[in-house]
Amino acid sequence: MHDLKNQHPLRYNPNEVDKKWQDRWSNNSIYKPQLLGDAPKWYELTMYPYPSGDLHIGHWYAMAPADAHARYKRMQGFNVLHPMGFDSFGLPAENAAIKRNIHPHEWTMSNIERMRGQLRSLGAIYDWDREIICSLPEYYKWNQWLFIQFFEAGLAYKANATANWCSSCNTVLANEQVVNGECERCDTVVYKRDLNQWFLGITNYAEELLEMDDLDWPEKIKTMQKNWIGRSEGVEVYFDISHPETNTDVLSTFTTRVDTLFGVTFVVLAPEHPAISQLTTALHKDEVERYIEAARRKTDIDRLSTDDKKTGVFLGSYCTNPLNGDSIPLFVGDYVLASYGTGVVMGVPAHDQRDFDFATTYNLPIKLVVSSDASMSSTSMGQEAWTGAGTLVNSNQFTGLVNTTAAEAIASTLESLGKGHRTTSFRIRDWLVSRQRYWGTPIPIIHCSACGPVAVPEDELPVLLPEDAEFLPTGESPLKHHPTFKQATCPSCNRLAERETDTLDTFFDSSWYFLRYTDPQNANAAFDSGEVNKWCPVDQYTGGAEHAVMHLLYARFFTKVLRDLGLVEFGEPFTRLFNQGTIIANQQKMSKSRGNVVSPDEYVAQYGADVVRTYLMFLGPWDQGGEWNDGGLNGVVRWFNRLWDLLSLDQQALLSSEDTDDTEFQSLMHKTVKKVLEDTGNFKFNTALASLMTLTNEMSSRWEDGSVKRDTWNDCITKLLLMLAPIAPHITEELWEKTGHVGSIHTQASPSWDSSLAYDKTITLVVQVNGKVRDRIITPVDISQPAAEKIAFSSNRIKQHLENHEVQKIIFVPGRLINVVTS
Ligand code: ANZ
Ligand code: ZN
Repeated sequence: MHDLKNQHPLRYNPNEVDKKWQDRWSNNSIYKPQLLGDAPKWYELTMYPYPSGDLHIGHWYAMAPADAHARYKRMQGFNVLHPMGFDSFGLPAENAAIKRNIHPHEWTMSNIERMRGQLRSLGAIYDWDREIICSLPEYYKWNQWLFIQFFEAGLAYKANATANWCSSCNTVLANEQVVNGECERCDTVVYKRDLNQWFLGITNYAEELLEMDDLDWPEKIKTMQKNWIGRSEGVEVYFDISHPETNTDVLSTFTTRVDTLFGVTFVVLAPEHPAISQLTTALHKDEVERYIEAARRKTDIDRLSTDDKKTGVFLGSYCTNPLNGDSIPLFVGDYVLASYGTGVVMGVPAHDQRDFDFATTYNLPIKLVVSSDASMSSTSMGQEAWTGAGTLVNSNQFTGLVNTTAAEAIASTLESLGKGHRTTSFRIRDWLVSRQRYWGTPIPIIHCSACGPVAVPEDELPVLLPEDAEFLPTGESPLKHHPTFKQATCPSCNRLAERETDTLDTFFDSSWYFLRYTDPQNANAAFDSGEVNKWCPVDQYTGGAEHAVMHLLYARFFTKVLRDLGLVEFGEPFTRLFNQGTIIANQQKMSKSRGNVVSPDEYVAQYGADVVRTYLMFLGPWDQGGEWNDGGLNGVVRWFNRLWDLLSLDQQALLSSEDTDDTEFQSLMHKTVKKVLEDTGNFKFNTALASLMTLTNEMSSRWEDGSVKRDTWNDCITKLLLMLAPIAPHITEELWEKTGHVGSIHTQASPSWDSSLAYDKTITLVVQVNGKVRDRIITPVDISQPAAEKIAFSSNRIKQHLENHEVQKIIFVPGRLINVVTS
């Protein structure tokens, strides 16, 4: 471990320097974003932290590079908004509070106090006047107001549904919060409960949410969202029900393979399907009920697993194939999900593997209807269904058609007979937003026995979260047991009514917080639309990839709804997205239980913010993460000291004359500027830093032998500091002052580079054909033979001389000529 008894080994006292500049920056408000003048705006946002207590190095890893990028944008002439706040509602506060017997509000606010201090030590450009704290009524009042806008637009509704229940968190979860059948937060296996819950109508936007072509986001995240939304084009086919006791006369199935309709030999209903009891005959009732009970205890993961045996139970009744009149047995089977399509599947064992397994288990016929060659037959099928393409067989008038053509023909026939319709199914479900916990936004609804759910009038907002609730998790909303919270009168008919006691999922808060930052103190509105439309959408968002189908999808949904409600003028929240990697320690992910969590504080106390910032940006490509290593800090310390020493040299002592030729050094300097600016702009801080270190080395040796002009030297110092300023804001500011510059370095523009010097030297390559000069081409000095050949052969003058000749050999003299010898 790291020896904290040593004094900081730096040339300067980092605590003094950090404090001096942080105070000055804040006193002079140099980072206040202002939409004045004609500088273009740049909204750079990093996902706001949960106030869990202590800022750990992972937070710094997310925030320092984002701050460097935002600073770089300022130096590029943008008007930058780079705010910070706290995602402060949610379960951890409640759980910690229960454990320590303090109120979640107190716990949260003292953590925020602490984290704010830690965040200040980072030296970022955050404007603390814009801070957001979601658990304060100033913020959640607008959650409630927005909820009401959704409610009035028909996009928030309460419904009975089978919901995911986490017995450890004692609350329902959204589908997005169930990962591999487990609670995303605590890994407890999730089971189903039928509950009356609040939903937001995200499925209304499913189609539009798939449009992501214009988003500059990692492909991986886009793919995850597409798969989560899960669009399938298919046909709903209605099977007639002959059973006399049912009220419905058709059973609708959803299929993506309507071409296989003549191969249906059974139909399976999901265990939750409402028609089951009507369709089950007395003889089969017991068995079916037992089966349904067992299915409820399984997770979706188990139910959909391809390894598991496909099970089911015969209902005793039949339906009819709408095209050929076949009588088809009905089953209940748990491989059919209630929440997808229509919750009923037409079983085609010859062409679907799950159906094949089901049919083999229950000895049901397997009927081949798509064949890829003449030797294929139902009896020749081994252990596998044929899922490929082919020509229809055994399919009446459709026999002989290629299966894709047949699918269209069958769909049209069904439509004209009124026995089906083309449709699109989506895997995504509406977002379940109510929670049976305390520490969240009270849902602003009053339930009236006469009027149903009624929105709390705007002038009664916020519905305050009572401080004196008993919030032990019981599986029921704590607010339900509060002595007075529930009491209300109906806003529309004045009858005695009951206030809703569920709270909102905290993902509701984060779905629009980026809008609030543009107008954080507005007491009369969620935000001023002028401000929002000036700053938004967020130009650059950065954060972890774990939010792919939760926060990032919900925020897109909110933005589209707010656009449709006329509250904002844009339809996407985040134009660009960058996912940073994870920082690990001792080759493992940091976690409290492993005891390998690195706290930045002691390092910052010893080395100052810049060493830690720079080290974090140097240890690997930001999107790939890297390993924290105490030793690595020393490398940065040594480099900083070298810089300090170099820049402290009295330039009068430089031993060089005005006729020294330092063009090569100038070229390196300009190349470095070009590269560092490009890399910083693309979040490639590690390679930017490597170039800066190379430049520093070259400066040292040039100083020693006097092979640099005084002007070049001064120019280089200025450029070097300007390039490093976004990454290490304190030391560069200090050295900027020490080297006699006026004003803050952070109000300067990025250094410029001269394009004629920023490239390697060039030569004129002579191109000969059979020893005669035919062309002269400008190329880099160090051009390779293959590259030279490629250039030579693409010259029209050369082509002309090579026509109808065969190349016999090529002579290449590096840096001078290439000679093509022909037959
Ligand atoms: C008959 C068929 C024949 C099917 C065949 C496939 C192949 P995607 O692509 O994911 O949309 N299905 C429909 N609803 C289902 C549910 N609620 N639970 C489980 N499976 C369901 O999948 C669509 C296919 O999945 C549908 O097409 C249906 O099986 C099944 F050779 O219908 B298919
Ligand atoms: Zn009423």
